[in-house]
Amino acid sequence: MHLDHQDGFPERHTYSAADPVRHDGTRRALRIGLGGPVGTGKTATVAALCRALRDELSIAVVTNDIYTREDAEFLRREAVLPTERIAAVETGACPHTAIRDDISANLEAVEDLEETVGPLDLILVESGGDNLTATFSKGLVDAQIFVIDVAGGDDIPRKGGPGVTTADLLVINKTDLAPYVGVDLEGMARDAKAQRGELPVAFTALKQPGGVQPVAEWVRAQLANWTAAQA
Ligand SMILES: Nc1nc2c(ncn2[C@@H]2O[C@H](COP(=O)(O)OP(=O)(O)O)[C@@H](O)[C@H]2O)c(=O)[nH]1
Ligand SMILES: [Mg+2]
Repeated sequence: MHLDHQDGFPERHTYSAADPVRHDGTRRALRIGLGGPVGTGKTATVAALCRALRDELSIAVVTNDIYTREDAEFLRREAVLPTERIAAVETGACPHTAIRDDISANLEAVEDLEETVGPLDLILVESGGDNLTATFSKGLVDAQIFVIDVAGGDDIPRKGGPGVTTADLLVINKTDLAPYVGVDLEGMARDAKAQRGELPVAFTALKQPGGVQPVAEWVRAQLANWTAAQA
């Protein structure tokens, strides 16, 4: 049992798929969630996506940290976007609660960004680092990326869990470390395919120039579908 569930399970709210239009009837931004265990490279992916896409898209970011605002501060320091486009939610408990069960703080952050710096094309919502079970509510995001890394061991894709098996994109990051940790990337790719079927998998080395390209391409494709669907 999770320690933070000692007082019973958190209150559950039901959220249906988020409305694709704003109050004024215009198309709202596509919302993409990034989840995955601590330290796999979620913030690094957000930073690299902002750098790769900020000249072509209007972007904002929401970060979720348990007790701090460190990820947002990191992104501001790195100047991946103007400060006012980066919002932080302090979740205070299990990070997955804030992205799945009671998404109100995140929804508010997303809507505030749309109002203050919008119109936006894309909002990236980074979950606080969690375990393999964390998934986003459909009421908060339109699509989700699950980030794991090779340093966590090559058995992670085989072990499955909802993040690995159902995320719209699985990112397997830090391929540069594979030789040092004795990880077989082809085996990881086979295991991921067995768990995910036709759902896509991107191998990345974010420290390398252009390392985020496969993820950026996927985001562009999501946005093209999103725009076409709302046209
Ligand atoms: N070697 C290597 N390190 C990486 C890569 N991507 C991220 N890191 C490092 O891994 C650590 C955790 O990354 P971070 O993005 O903060 O992980 P998060 O907890 O999932 O947000 C940081 O020190 C990053 O610089 C990568 O592709 N290769
Ligand atoms: Mg992070």
